[in-house]
Amino acid sequence: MSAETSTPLLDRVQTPEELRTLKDHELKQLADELRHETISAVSVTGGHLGAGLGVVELTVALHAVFDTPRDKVIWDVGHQAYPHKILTGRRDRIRTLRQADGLSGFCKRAESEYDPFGAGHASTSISAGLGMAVARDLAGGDNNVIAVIGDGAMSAGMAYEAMNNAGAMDSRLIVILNDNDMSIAPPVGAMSAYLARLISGGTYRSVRRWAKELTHKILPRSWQRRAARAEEFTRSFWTGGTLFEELGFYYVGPINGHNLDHLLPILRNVRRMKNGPILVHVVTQKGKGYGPAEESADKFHGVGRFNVVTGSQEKAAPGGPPSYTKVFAKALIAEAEADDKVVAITAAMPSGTGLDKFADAFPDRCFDVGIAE
Ligand SMILES: Cc1ncc(C[n+]2csc(CCOP(=O)(O)OP(=O)(O)O)c2C)c(N)n1
Repeated sequence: MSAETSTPLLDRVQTPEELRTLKDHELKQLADELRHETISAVSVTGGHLGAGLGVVELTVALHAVFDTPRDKVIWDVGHQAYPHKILTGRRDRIRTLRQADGLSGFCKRAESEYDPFGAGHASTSISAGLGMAVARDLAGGDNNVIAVIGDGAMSAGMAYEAMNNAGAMDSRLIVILNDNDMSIAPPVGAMSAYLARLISGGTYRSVRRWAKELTHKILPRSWQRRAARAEEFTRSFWTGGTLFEELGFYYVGPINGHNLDHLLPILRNVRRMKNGPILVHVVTQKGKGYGPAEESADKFHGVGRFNVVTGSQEKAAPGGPPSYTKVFAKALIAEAEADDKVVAITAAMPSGTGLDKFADAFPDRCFDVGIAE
């Protein structure tokens, strides 16, 4: 990849309103330019890279289809929101990410009206979205609320507490499950295996088929009931009834999250649905479109400054002090050698915490619990 690329469409688009004037084929070019701009910005600031690259098309599609900021898009954690920041009036400050007085590395309400919720901790987006959906209904509003949550973040209890309530309340809430089969490290736990089964189990349906089903959902209620009986039969025939459906969600997917020809029509139909919670299962690749990040998703989850052409990250100056992570790992390993009751637990961050080294030394005493610490 070259370091310099021209971005004629992105230069024209300062806000989502302007983005919404573009034709669908232009959105593809916009996504390419947005990807380049994200890589270029993070190469000089450091920060989260892989997750943002994986949602470039999804970010474009969400702003193209939904009426942001009136419609609320909530990014779980917020580490994947750099492309969203670039498209929502913050491109001129994107190279101040994570610097003093610069842009936050996560979503932040004080920073933009396009950030309805700020987090940093994972698995909060569905709860936040449900709260906003309930508030909307009490106020008689009609805006959409969309929570975008990763498969890693789906491993935490809070996500299920929220789905449990959303399903029971039949609340109009859209959840996009961004499934890249990665947390920071490869995902752990039964949920991850379940999602893989949903994808591999021959459940991919054509976009046309989904569009037809979703059209049924926006029929008047009385027509819906008739259509639903026929649809239930086909749905469980194809999917066997997903966990999400059991929780009261209408499940759509899996969908290729890098293909705007798939994302746009499906999201347009989802936008028109006026009842019940819906979960759109989108399949993406972490680091998409940047070779080094595709090859080492773990290493490119969070990066220091790096050379765009080679992908090599800046190393600490030789002879400097060791990192806290190294000191911590070494000290903990020494404790564990002296005391066999010492075990280690990590929240899906084995390398970031140095516990990968601990796991090498004590494989049976190190637990990656996913984002369920
Ligand atoms: C409660 C909590 N535990 C751990 C983390 C550290 N963390 C930040 S992002 C991330 C991985 C999230 O994975 P996923 O939801 O699949 O999103 P992806 O990065 O793959 O897009 C983790 C573990 C966190 N932010 N919050």
